[in-house]
Amino acid sequence: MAPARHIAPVGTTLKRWLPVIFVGLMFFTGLAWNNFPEGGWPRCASYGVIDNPLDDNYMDHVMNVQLPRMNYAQPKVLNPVRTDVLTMTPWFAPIVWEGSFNRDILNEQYKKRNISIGLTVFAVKKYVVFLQRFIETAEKFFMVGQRVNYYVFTDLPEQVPKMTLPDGRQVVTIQVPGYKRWQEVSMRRMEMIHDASMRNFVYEVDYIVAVDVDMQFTDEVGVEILGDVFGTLHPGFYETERQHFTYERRASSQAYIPEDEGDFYYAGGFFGGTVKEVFMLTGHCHSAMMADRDRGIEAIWHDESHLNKYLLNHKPTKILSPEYLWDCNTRSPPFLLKRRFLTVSKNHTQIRS
Ligand code: UD2
Repeated sequence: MAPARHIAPVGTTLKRWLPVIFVGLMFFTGLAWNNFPEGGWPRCASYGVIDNPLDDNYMDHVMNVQLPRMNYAQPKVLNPVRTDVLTMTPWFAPIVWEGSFNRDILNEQYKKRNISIGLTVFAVKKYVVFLQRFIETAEKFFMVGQRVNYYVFTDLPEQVPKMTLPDGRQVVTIQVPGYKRWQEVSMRRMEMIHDASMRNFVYEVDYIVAVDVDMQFTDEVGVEILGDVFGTLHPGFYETERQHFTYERRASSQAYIPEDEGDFYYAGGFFGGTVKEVFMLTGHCHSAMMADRDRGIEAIWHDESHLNKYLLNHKPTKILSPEYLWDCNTRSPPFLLKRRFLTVSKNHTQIRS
């Protein structure tokens, strides 16, 4: 027979648990009090006892990014500003065209963020001749009012033009080898930008914009281009069907893209993003080029083929329209309201020899 269970009278149990109940009550009323400022309503964020997941100075941040009162045309939901061109990709990355953004709003936003931008440009061997015009026109049109470091990669540092630039803008010369083949010079840019991102850029700038040197700025290129990672629509392929893009079509290359894939054809001469994203992009492209080299293959359009493969698999967060890279020998179609960055005519054989 099971022994009879001793059931203590209610009064005895209560007496035994009284100290525990008391301490518990003290604890919870303390907690509650902390959550009720001046005995009022509970706050969303709790203070003191429970860790505040938000930054205590969040109100300062709110004030810091608050825009001043501004006067501008109201955006109209049923009246898109551009109906002649695609302004958004299927993955919700904006495509930047004249009219699709308000530079004043963007400038105000970025002014609060106090950013700095690194513009990388390679001027190796004979390509140093393009530097003067490149920097002069950039001073007129590129990120006016922002802090800019021109990172000039060259094998001829003594031939980098000496220019007096305003406060916050400077030329930083980085000495690099002068590879023999022009294709090698072009491709090695990925490796060198990758290395410099780790060594210098990450400590010095927020964004990297990587461009060709045989170019000139002919209209404003400002903060509207900035984003985590961006590419630029090549001026020769904006109307082309994907199977006719000049992607690398040999399956043995790391840059291979089959004919039924591809969003856009991006130009090798204008890409960028945050230092971190550019570090990853350039590192990935360089490794892919080295893997190709080990298998004795070089992609049809060199670094540009690898950039296209990368941006297919890692969708850019912003895309620049061909306004940002136009060929000086091509007539402007009606949808091209601006030509901001233009190729400079060059004699390919002469300059690459
Ligand atoms: C296209 C791309 C370029 C690259 C190349 C790959 C554009 C506007 N250009 O340019 O970015 O992807 O195809 O084939 O989309 N360079 C030197 N010294 C040299 C050779 C090259 O400094 O001896 C540098 C220079 O910055 C030049 C860049 O490499 O702008 C690319 O070379 P390119 O302009 O001769 O190549 P291109 O016009 O075929």
